[in-house]
Amino acid sequence: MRIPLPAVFGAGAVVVLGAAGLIRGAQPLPAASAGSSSPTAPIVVAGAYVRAPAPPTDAAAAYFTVYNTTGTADRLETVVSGAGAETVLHVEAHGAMVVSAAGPVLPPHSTLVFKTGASHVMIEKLFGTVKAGQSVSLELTFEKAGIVNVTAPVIALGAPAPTTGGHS
Ligand SMILES: [Cu+2]
Repeated sequence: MRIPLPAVFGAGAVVVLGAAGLIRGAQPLPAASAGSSSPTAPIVVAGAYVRAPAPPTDAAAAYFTVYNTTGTADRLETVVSGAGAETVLHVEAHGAMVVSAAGPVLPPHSTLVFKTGASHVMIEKLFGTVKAGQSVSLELTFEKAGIVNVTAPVIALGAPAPTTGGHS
């Protein structure tokens, strides 16, 4: 173990303990000045939809776009759906589809698109039939922004995905 600058170790330890105490407290710390934009501006989830599964599949994929409009990085920790008993976050990483245990990170002022062939949420062990015309509730939990609820319309198996202004 490396102990740099032993001459100031005592003072350094006090500073570290003080900072840890602040972080453990309930108050959010504005780590840096964010200029005119509020550091607590929202995470926006838009364009959510669920692709109707091909029977007898008992899992459906959900897609949406997450806009981090804040100046702080955040992380999508979990997605829960009222339509199924379990949900799994599948994200594209290095060209492969993997289960994202920790959840994708959203850099400041970034957009994360969940779309066909890329990242998506698998809603598994569906409670009932999921078909076009219905809608499915999704509860997204972000590390910093907390819970965001969206309602996702169910799109028929062969129907084009609703666009959110981006490319296909
Ligand atoms: Cu999947």
